[in-house]
Amino acid sequence: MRYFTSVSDIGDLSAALREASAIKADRFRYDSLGRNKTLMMVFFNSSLRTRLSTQKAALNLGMNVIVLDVNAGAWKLETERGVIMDGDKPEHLLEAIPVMGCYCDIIGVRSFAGLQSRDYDYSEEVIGRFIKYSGRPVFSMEAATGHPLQGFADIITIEEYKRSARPKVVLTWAPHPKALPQAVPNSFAQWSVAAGYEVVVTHPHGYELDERFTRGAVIEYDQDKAFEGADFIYAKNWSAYAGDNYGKILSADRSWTVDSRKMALTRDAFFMHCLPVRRGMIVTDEVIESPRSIVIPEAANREISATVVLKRMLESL
Ligand code: AN0
Ligand code: CP
Repeated sequence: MRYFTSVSDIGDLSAALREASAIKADRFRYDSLGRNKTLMMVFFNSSLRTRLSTQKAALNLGMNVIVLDVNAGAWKLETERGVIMDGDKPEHLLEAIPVMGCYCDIIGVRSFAGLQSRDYDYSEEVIGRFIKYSGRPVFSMEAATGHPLQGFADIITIEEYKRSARPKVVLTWAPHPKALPQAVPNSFAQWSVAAGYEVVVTHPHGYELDERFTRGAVIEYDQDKAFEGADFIYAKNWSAYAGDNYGKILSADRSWTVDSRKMALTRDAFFMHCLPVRRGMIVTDEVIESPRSIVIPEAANREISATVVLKRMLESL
């Protein structure tokens, strides 16, 4: 595997899930595969889980790791072409990327949507340039429109906890004080449909996601109705995708916060969230602390999804 930016890069999902469970049973099995190979992780945005779990995955495989926080100590990078660089950015991404490629074998990139222009964000310009100019295999650590390492970990988690062959999985919008990208819900919808689950997406009017990611899921505007009979509740905030409202917060309606009353409508569903999560906005303390909350095992599986992806990339070098 040379690139990992979407569910389509993983190929046969059942095979990937089998590989994930074998790796989870023996995560150091390939500890010499990455000998003398270097992973470079490039962060344009903050991270806790992705930073730690991907680094741990690389160590499982015997790799060396370099982490670059672009906004902490590196030169500020210009990303646009055709500009006169007389401002505060001393270096252009088009030199920085091939230079980074000189020092490593595989590159992971975190670059969130700017939420200013839908066309720009959905063109995946930044990770696309890493693919084009680094000369290295590249994987997403959450790019503008997707978070595939999270989507993969979420499916691994659902496979571990599901009580029926085809569980009902509900992705619910919940309120948040800051505008957030659609990357996580896009990937969750796409990976859970690909896994063959019954997928329902619920959100207030105006929060419709790009159909390319939700195709195969049912959209239900009544959150209570969506929760009925659910086996998994996956909460997440996102900003508007549609039209002129792109990147905007259209609702702060706290009646969408996931609480015990709503969880009682489900089939004793498990609660999931990619984290970081704001309590009192997305979910109540009671629900996230309940025995049905699987947010920690879900985060733990980030190490597993990253180990599978890095292993496959090392095998393709
Ligand atoms: C980010 C997001 O919503 O995309 C990262 C989640 C993994 N969340 C925040 O910025 C709070
Ligand atoms: N879930 C996730 O990607 O978390 P971080 O933003 O902390 O990496």
